[in-house]
Amino acid sequence: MKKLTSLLAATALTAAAAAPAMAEKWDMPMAYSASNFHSATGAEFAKCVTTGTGGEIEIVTHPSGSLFKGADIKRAIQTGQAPIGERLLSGHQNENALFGFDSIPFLATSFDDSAKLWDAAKPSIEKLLAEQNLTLLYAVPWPPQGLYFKNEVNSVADMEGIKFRSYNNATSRLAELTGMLPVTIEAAEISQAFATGVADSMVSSGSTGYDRKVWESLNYFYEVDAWLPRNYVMVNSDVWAGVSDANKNVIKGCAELAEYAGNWRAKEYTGFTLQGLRDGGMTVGPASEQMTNELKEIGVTMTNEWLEAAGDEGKAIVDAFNSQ
Ligand code: PCA
Repeated sequence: MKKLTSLLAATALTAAAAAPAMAEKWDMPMAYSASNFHSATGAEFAKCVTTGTGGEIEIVTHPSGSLFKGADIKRAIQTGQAPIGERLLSGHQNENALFGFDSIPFLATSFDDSAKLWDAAKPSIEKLLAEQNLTLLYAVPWPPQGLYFKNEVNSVADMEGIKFRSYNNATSRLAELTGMLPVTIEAAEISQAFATGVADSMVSSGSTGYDRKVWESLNYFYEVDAWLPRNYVMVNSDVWAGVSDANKNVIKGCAELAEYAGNWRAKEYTGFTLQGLRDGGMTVGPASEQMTNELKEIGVTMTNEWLEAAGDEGKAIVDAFNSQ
């Protein structure tokens, strides 16, 4: 009997080794429009994995929140409803303040500083995600965040009572501190929100304004360069554990390439999209000195609030960033 069992086991092993690996299809939900550079980067990443694994893992991207809306993507992956996906990292700030490290006004305002801040924060973020059954694959920043308005604004006083579209806790808090009225809306839905007057302002990149053609409703973009938030691609850790070493190497290589290409695109896209806003008829330029100074003061308040909420680990991130 023992002999038979080991013979059977040996046969099963041989069969497993000889059988061609089962092809898997991974649906990849993404929140932003197909034309956005993050989605283009994700589509290339998907192609790279599909080709590199010889079709053993085929990744199919679903942009525009068509499979899961932005706010639902992380949960869908944690619970195995989707194996892989992309989300705005700071969208999880309501779960843990650490996730908001990249949305602290005026801490890291250039691509170079944003990369340094990411280096400082990455180990903490990877650990947090791992505790939630998620494995980080790559992350790419958005271009610098500026302020969009329907009417001209030259000071924080001018913002009083304006309806403001927010995309995470930090942007809602910015609205509160400037006397505006925050309403959280996914990027995929902002064109309609502006057209119907649900909101008349937001903080975002030139890229999102361009993608959503906001010049149809808004007239001013102030280049405040407040911060550069990040999107990241995560995979369910159980799914990841089941991937062969060879395919893991392919996926990691494709992720590295995607991160590089995404960073490059973000930089290229900054000037291109600001020109696109101008061509659409918007006034694009720096904020007045008064408005800039007032926003910087609010930035100090928000930095202190974040440091308090994020505790020692948050302080360690900011210290590591400042000492670079
Ligand atoms: N665009 C995204 C997040 C940051 C950005 O530039 C948005 O507005 O939702």
